[in-house]
Amino acid sequence: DSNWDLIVLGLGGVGSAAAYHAALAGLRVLGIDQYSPVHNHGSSHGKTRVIRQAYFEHPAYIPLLRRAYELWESLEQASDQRLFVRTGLVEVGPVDGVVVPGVIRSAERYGLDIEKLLIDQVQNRWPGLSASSEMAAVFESNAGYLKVESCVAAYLQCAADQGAVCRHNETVRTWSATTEGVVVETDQGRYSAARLIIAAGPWSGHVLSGLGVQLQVLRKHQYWFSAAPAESDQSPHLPCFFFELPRGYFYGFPSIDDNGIKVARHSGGQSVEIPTRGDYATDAEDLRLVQEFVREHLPGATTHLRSHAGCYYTMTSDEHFLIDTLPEHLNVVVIAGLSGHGFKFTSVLGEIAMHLAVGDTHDFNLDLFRINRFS
Ligand code: PYC
Repeated sequence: DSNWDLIVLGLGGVGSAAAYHAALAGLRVLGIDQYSPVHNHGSSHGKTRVIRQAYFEHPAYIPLLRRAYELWESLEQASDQRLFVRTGLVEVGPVDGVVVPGVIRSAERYGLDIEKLLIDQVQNRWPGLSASSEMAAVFESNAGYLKVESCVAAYLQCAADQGAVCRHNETVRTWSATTEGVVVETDQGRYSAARLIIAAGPWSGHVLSGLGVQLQVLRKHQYWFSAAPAESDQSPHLPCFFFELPRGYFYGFPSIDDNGIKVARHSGGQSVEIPTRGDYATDAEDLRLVQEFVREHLPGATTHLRSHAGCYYTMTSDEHFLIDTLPEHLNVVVIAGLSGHGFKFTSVLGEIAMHLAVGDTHDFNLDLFRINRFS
């Protein structure tokens, strides 16, 4: 197979979006993934992902988020389904912490709509949330959650509708690039193309080994807990929530089905070399910390565990994304190291990956995300 314009390695959040945007732009696209479509072995599963715009991590993300919002809406239209549920998001933390001042700073800089709330106001409005009165809070109504598996499935379907060919259950063995093009060898064949997008999630470090990109893979946990019987009517009305506490960052989602409220720890995680397929093990200390969080901050929930899923964060050293072409190979684009806060961006990252791959101009300042910051 030698006549592809573009090969996309990895068909999770970023890769599925990249395959779609490239096919929509008229490229002949081959996507390759080692697992079945919309699998639960990487970083794009677990029903829900937070989406928000008043980004405490850095204001440089906000132009990307504005475009991401537009593209999620386009995908909802193209796939005729709701993917983004605007529950709003409450963020709680110290007045002089990282999250609340960061949200306020970004909102002021970009004129985003947020409400500053006292903890009493939070508790009156959402009796299912509780925090110490010394904490501060902000509410972003234009935030909520994405249905993570449905987003990936929708991009894969729309990519196929645009003519992209996606090969699943096929493992990449090697890839190489010259100025003439790229060659990818898998356990089933050899493919060549003019350009390559590497969107390999937690496998990226492995795919990029030898190129000086340092990525650390963390195994994380997502939990679902039953609502307290008296509160079960309320739990659907909870917003998404994110807490900055002395014990770290915790976050969660309202109940969206019979499994109850989803809660997880954004901090911590166990460092692993590479994801292990079918690693369903729980971590007693992580669960203990999350249950303690539930007891202290979610009066409408019990600590009765209904369900659990592992997943992976792929961390850069500064927790900002890696979005760049490889300096050695200008026809190879890498999007990696989303550091546990990337899924909401995958729509725009797919579009940017396509622009970078073909050498088009785009509207974003990507200085924060360059590969040379690691050298
Ligand atoms: O990106 O908003 C986010 C997030 C919350 C918890 C983990 N990631």
